[in-house]
Amino acid sequence: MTVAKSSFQISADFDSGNIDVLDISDPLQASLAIRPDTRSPHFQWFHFKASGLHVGQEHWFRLTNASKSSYSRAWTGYQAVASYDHVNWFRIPTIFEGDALRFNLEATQTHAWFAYFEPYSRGRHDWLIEQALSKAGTELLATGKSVEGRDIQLLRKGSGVEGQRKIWIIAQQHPGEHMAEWFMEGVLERLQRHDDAELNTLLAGADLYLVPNMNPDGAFHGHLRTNAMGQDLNRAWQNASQELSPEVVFVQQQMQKYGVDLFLDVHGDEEIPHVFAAGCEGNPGYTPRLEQLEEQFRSHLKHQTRDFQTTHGYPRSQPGHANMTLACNSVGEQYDCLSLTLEMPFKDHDDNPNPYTGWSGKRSMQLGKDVLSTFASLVNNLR
Ligand code: GEM
Ligand code: ZN
Repeated sequence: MTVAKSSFQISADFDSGNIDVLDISDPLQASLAIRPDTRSPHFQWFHFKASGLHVGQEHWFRLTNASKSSYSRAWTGYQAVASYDHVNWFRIPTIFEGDALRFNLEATQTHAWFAYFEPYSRGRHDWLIEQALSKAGTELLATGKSVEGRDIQLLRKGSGVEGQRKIWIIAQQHPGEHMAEWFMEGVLERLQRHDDAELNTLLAGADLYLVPNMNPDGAFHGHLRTNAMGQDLNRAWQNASQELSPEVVFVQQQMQKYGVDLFLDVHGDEEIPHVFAAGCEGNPGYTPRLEQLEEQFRSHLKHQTRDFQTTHGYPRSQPGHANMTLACNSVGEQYDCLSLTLEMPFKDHDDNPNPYTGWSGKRSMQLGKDVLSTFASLVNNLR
């Protein structure tokens, strides 16, 4: 009797794919490992496809090196995401055993994708740029180049006339933080509206400078933290170079050219199951004015949506002890402006949990739309 050779396969050779296959001799117990970033020891992001699933059976996947990942404490309370169509993603049962991370799927179809978070593809990015130019009334103000030559688009909504405040939003300096470009899609979707009073108030006083993806190389290669030269872009804002961090050089040049009155750097956080904003309280130039603007931002957004809170977040920096290599601190100091790092969770926003999806692309999009309302409430107080 011939036994059909298992058609079970694992693949990750696609946009933002990341997995190494160790042993799949038993299709129901796949042994895998996450691959580190290029030229960097960082790893945590994973994204792969399993084909030849046995419908009706429970498939287990074991990430054997999880305890050595960049944020290994973050696996506690985390659930992996899965999808049968790479569009609709849902959380699956996940266990961190102190060394490996294990998750399982009782297959209802013969193939499925698995990831650390709902991926945002380069193809969707290209579509988003087209949508931004054709429907959201933005212009392509400038295009930078990543280490490997991918476009870094700077979009502007607004004419750039004298007197307009300049509000900047950059996203995904850390390439594994895919929620950041979902957020930008929400911002750009709302910019397509015409009967939006808050948006009209915002745009009457400010132009928006938008960089939907700061790190296309890292995103494409399935990195967690670094660009193609192994650089953490959010530690490069004091010594960016064309060779190692051209992505930051480009944005800094554009900021110098146009100015900055409000800066938002959009990220994802591995450990904290909440949405929050970190400020510049450790900057040498931090003032009561900036502190009050941060408070206004947080207070408005907390009342705008249940998907934001102010109780949990990073420990505050001591006065004068900020890490000035971070975008938020560097830009806030240089332009004496409101400057924040916005954090969305890889887990869920426990103040308003959704057990089926956890935090998701859709919720990231909605947060992007809500932040524009908060910007509208601040636009006339920025200076
Ligand atoms: C974070 S920003 C770190 C801010 N830390 C404190 N204590 N304010 C980073 O770059 O490490 C942003 C992120 O990666 O999500
Ligand atoms: Zn980050």
